[in-house]
Amino acid sequence: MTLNIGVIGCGMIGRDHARRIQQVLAGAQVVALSDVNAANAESVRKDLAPQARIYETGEALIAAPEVHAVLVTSWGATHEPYVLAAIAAGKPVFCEKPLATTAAGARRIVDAEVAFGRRLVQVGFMRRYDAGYLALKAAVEQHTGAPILVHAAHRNPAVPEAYVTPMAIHDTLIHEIDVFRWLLDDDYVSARVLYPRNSERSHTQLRDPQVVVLETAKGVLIDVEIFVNCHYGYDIQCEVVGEDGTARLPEPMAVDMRLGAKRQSTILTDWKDRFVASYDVELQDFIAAASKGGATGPSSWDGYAAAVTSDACVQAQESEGQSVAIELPARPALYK
Ligand code: NAI
Ligand code: ISE
Repeated sequence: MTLNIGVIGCGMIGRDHARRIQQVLAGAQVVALSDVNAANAESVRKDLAPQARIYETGEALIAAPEVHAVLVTSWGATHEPYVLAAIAAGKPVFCEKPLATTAAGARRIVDAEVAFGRRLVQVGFMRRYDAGYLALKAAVEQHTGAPILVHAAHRNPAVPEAYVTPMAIHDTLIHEIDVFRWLLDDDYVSARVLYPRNSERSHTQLRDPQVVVLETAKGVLIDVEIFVNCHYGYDIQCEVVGEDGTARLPEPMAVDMRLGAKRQSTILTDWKDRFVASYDVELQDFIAAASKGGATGPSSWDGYAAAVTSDACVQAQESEGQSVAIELPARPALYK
């Protein structure tokens, strides 16, 4: 059976996911597209999915009988109503991060899915599918002994002018928030944010870089540097310090060159290249589960836990250096 997918939001990542469904992955095709900017949907249809029908609204796309499953790749603030509509229609839905821009919105999705009685939602936390993070998790579980500390960095070369301080949390840190819960099999209990002087490449509405310190229920302390104007490249670093040793996230493969009395290798500059393989694996996983009418991988509960943590981190940003408590209610049986 070929899974018929409808894509809502045909910008950068919507286009890229449509490309992988049409050209890279097996078992699915894009049959429907929708975007508030109709030109974006038309451009994806023309370049990648000539068979797709364009719908004026995301709601109409979700209701369309030929659509078996939905991809939500519109702006973050618009995810919640589309995911809720897909659940109401009983259709599997892959939602890019964030699941919702507030914890209350993510909770409404959890409650709707629990009421439906079966998992339908996969959240686009693709790092869980990255070969490097999977190898790091295996090393932590088998070799380093119980984790005590994590040192991490999330560096982007530059961001658009519209990117402001809280986005460092809900647009950028949200990947670390999810991947460290998964890596350590743990939950967060508190967050603090510290700022050095502002980078000269930043502006008055963006404190950059910043350091987020998260503490987990098992007592692990995690420091994450977020530096979105680092200039030199897109660089994701992570080192876990355990009782018996340390384990570090592998660098992306790069040729080691010796030229002009220097050793050098290329550093990537675009997040699309850094995680290209994991986007492929996460969507193939979605296609496999959605073809059976369900969902797998990062769940609504994971999206909710990330939203609760992001809300606390934004509060911590505003209370410069003070610790903010993070509390999750009991996990519903659907996600155990
Ligand atoms: P974008 O701005 O390039 O594309 C978003 C598209 O959604 C635009 O074409 C816009 O017109 C459309 N849109 C906005 N509101 C809509 C609505 N209500 N209904 C239908 N279409 C609507 O943004 P980008 O970078 O593609 O990001 C989209 C989402 O994907 C965001 O939530 C972002 O956080 C996430 N993302 C995830 C990444 C990852 O690494 N997993 C990487 C980049 C983005
Ligand atoms: C972007 O939206 C992403 O999701 C990228 O993975 C992340 O590295 C970047 O900081 C975000 O702006």
